[in-house]
Amino acid sequence: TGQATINGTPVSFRESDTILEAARRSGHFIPTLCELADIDHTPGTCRVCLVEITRLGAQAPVIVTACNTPMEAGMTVRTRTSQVREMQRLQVELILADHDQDCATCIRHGDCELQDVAQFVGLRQSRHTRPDWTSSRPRDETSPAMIRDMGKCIRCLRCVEVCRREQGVDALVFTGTSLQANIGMRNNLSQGASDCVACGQCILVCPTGALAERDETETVIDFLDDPDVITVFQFAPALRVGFGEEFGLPPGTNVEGHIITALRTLGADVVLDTNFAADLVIMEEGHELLGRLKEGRRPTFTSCCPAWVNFAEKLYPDILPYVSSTKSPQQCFGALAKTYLPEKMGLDPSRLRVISIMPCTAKKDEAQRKMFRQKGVRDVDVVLTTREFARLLKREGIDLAALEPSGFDNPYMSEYSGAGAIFGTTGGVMEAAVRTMYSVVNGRELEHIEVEDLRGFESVRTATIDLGGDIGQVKVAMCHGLKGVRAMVEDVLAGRTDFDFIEVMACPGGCVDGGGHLRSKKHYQPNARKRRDAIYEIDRQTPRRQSHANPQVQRLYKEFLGQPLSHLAEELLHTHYIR
Ligand code: HC1
Ligand code: SF4
Repeated sequence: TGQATINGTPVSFRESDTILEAARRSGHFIPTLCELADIDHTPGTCRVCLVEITRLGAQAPVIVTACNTPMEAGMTVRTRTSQVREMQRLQVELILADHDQDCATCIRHGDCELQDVAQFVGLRQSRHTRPDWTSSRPRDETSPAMIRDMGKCIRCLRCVEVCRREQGVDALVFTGTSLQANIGMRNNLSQGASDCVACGQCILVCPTGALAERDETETVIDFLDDPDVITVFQFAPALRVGFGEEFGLPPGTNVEGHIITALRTLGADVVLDTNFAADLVIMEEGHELLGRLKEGRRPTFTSCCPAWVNFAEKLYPDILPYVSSTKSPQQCFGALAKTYLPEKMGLDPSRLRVISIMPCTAKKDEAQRKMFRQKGVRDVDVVLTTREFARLLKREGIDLAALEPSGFDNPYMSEYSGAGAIFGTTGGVMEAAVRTMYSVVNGRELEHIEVEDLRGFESVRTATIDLGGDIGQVKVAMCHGLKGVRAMVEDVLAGRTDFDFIEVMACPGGCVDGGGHLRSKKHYQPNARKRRDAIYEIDRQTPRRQSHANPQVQRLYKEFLGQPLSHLAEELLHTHYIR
């Protein structure tokens, strides 16, 4: 530790502190743009965090960037001299000169860190705009899930860092110099052709509108407006614990009832729950897994995360035979919504449109896959991310927080168990599967239903679970964040592991921190724990906590599917990933 002064106030600092860190800790604000402390990212490229320092014994002050200049004993730091303010303004003006300033139409309108910084530094006019510069950086619209609009990119490198360090995909690279500087996909590929798996984690850290989901709210409004269309909505397990934040509610507030009311207010015809389909997936995947264990085939990887499936297909196709054939809850839901639901409700299936709301960008990509169509018609017609759903409500003048919560009223595809609810967090699918597999093997319920060994935030967790009966002990692993997943896949392919069942979620934390969920300015996944705790609380509050105890799932098997892995179940709820 050492002593210095910031704006005339004595401060003590730690040996490793930069000026920015010491200033933050002592309550002195310095505007920043590229820096992101949560991922330890200080590339110093935006040069907005300028401060004036005078080192001990120095004759004259100098101007430096606070994010990457270390504190020194006896240093005098001043953050708001007229020269500092003038230089910060000039710096932001230069960034804006090289930025597409069509802010009113920008997807990030109102949630843009560049706009904030322009305000922080007191910029009142922008003297230079060079559309010819920004138009030399084109939009890449080749991904089915995302758009990269490079005219809005400020080269903060946060996306490169997240894709490389958090996800280990390393699809993004810095290219060119000076006016040609840009962020591109590796090997000069388009995003669609690149190694990008559409996880959307880079969108969560992008400070501007350069990275975003492919916006499909207009399609949903068309469906809602069309009197011939019957809209069927489903929403993801994690949506309800992360969505209230956008409307000023504390992180982790369960807004399930608000979402139901909001959808009805929008004019939705049928409001259902992906959690129901999560229970169904446990029935199918659990039985599939038990069959594979009896045959001695191991390991089996879960398949509900579409960015993981993309990752396997693009980077490790040899692992595909180990991926479960059970479709994801989103797709199982879609397949039943176009068959079982119309049969039960007496609806014309050709008039149905299934709309999902997911905290995920890759779900858009998943829903477009050819294997998830029946006679060429998509099982899920459109997927909105959490962010698009927020925009949709705002476009319709709906304040979620002011709504009276309501409940589901559909007797076919809305009820769920606690096991279905916990899908939304890392370890949840495994815990749900264990609850049901134990019951199938032993004919009685697991004594301690909350399997603590499976919970946690480490990127790879392992456990041994005794399933009893003719199965006995199974070795399981849970991986989240593709960096850990990559290591796991390489270990499996090299024969270095003996796991039976491996849960994979591409996004660190699982769906509660999905790449389509709400983002936070200046932070990466700040509400992960609160959202996750809320998911486990839903499990505790739900009267039935095992997927097989869900009465609507029981009814589905009795009246439609027969039993798990029946011919019809195979046809509607299973698929094959081909190398
Ligand atoms: Fe997920 Fe899933 S849990 S993938 O994380 O298996 O998006 O929430 O909907 O399909 O159920 C996401 C969440 C979601 C599916 C389920
Ligand atoms: Fe990388 Fe995921 Fe962004 Fe694709 S979506 S560039 S894989 S972080």
